[in-house]
Amino acid sequence: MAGGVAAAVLFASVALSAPAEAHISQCSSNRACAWFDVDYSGTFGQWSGPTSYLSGWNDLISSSSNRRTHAVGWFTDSGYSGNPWVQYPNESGSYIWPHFAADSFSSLWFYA
Ligand SMILES: [Ca+2]
Repeated sequence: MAGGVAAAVLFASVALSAPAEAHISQCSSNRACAWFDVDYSGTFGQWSGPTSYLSGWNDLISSSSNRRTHAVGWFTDSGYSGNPWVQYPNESGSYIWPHFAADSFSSLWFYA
C-alpha cells in the first residue's frame, strides 16, 4: 500500500510540471517567440520578420525561443545594435540577471 501512495505522489508531481513545459509550445513554426517571464511563462509574443524596435516588449523579455529554420538575433539596442544574442533553429532559453540578455532585448533580426 505504501508503494502505491508513493507512486501516486510521483505521478502528481510529474503532472504539475507539465503546464510550464507546455508554454513553449505556444511558439509556432517559423516564428521567433518571447515571454515576459523565465521558463516560457507570462505574457507571450511571436514575430515572423525582423523588428527594429520591440514596441511593448523593450527590455521586458526573460525567455525566448526560435522555431525558424534559420537563426535569429536578439539585440540589446534598437536597430539591431548593441549586444547580439543569437539563437539557432529550435534553441530556447531563459535569462536571469546578471546574464546580459535578461530584460535587455530591444530589436530582433531574422538571418537568411
Ligand atoms: Ca535594451
